[in-house]
Amino acid sequence: MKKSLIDWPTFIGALILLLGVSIPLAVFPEEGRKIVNLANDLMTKNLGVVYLVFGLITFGFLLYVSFSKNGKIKLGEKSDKREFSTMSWAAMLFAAGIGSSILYWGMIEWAFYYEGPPFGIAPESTEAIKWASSYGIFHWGPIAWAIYTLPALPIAYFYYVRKTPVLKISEAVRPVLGKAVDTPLGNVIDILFMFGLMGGAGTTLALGTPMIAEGIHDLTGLPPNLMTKTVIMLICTTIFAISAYSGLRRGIKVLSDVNLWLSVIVLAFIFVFGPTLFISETTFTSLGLILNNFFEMATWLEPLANVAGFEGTGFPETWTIFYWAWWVVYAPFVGLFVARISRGRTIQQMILGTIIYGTLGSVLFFGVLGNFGLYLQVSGSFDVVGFMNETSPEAAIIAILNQLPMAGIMVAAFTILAIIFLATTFDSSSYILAAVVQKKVQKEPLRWNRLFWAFSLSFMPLVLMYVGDLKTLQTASIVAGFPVLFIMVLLAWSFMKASSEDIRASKDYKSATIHINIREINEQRRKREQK
Ligand code: NM2
Repeated sequence: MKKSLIDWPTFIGALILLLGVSIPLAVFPEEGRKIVNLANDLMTKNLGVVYLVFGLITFGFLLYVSFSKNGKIKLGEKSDKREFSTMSWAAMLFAAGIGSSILYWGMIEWAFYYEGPPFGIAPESTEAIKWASSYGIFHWGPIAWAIYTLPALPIAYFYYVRKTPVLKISEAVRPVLGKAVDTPLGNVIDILFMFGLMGGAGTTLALGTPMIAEGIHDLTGLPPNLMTKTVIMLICTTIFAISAYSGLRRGIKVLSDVNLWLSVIVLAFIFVFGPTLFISETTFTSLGLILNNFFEMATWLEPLANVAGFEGTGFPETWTIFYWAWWVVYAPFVGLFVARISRGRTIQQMILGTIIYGTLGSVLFFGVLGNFGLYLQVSGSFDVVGFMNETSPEAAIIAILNQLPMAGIMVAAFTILAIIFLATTFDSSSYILAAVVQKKVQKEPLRWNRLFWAFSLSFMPLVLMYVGDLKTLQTASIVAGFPVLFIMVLLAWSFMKASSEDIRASKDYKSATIHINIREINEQRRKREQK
């Protein structure tokens, strides 16, 4: 009886694609790496402009929607209260959309920019320092969060306003694709999204695991080798599998709250016991720099780099384009998740809440973590960049933490936080992957299904780690994400089409908050069709 709930073609299709990519990569790692890197080069070089245009348009589109009529629509019935307090909502949203990578890049991204600055600026110069402390915030800022929010619009709309009990990407593009969604095209859309997400999650694990291993090494002396990393992956998987199994309210919400409070403690500690004034001033100055150069940063490509005789920095491909692609593969998942937790809010509140709280969170992490490291570097008290070049970025991250008072406790707190951050992204990913392979989601996706996708999420990174190729996976995820761009466009279109149609049919379209009564509208439509 329960089995009929599963959408088997999507379920099996996603599994086949997953195995179809990971097994050849595991069996022929050398060739696999070459092909993936080639594809990555082709994509970022030739399609970089597509990603940057997409990012900027998405940002503008969301601002437009939030202040348009469509933004006034309430997600749910007139009487529906907000399902979660704003605090829990923002914490869940941040914890779901952001994983341990914010600890990784928040700590060390500046060092890469310091050594390889944008705009042809001299490395390690004062000018480079300015950008080093700012570019990370930009890459985790409003455009990135807008990319995350876009898919939430149609999904939340269909779930709470049109009352379709399906948490699926394919369902959210029905207004545009119509009956084609019921053909294999619908399955392909869901499978591509699932594959992109599994790839994006692989990137997260590829960065997170060595960092956690380095933290554990520092605390216990255990070598950060393959064995330790395997155990770490298994422990993390168990944690997020339990959380996904316990469900949204008990598992995911509890872990997100812990995540929030532990983050606050770690950030507050570094802020207070680190260079408080430097952190505040540099973060504030960075905000001005970003605001002032927002469009330049959002559009910067290196057209001359493709012309003979001019040398490029490779910065746009390595960073901005890579980042937008990485946010894109996660976006439908975050959209599904944000949609699920946003009952009782208006579209405008959902959009502005995600962009503002999301960006604020990023500013805090990058401002505090990054500027602490930068301070050590520029004050001459610890040569982070030199240390990083001799060892690894993750070793440098732990070494930075070791400059704090009560370093042992801080490394422990940071490592635990990394594990929880990872878990809170992966439990919600498993939850959503499970939802997408079901025909219907009444309250929550089936438990065994959630558990199954929790383990599948770690399976591929685990196998590939043994082949020594998490890096390939990281690149593969970005390549796999390209089709997701098209899905994103369909999602935006679909939202506008459906919500505008319903507003036109609604009596209530003039109030400050629009309550769409879908039963009434459907009734009217039926009557009109009968006539
Ligand atoms: N994004 C936000 O690893 C993570 O933090 C998950 C990464 C897309 C750059 C998300």
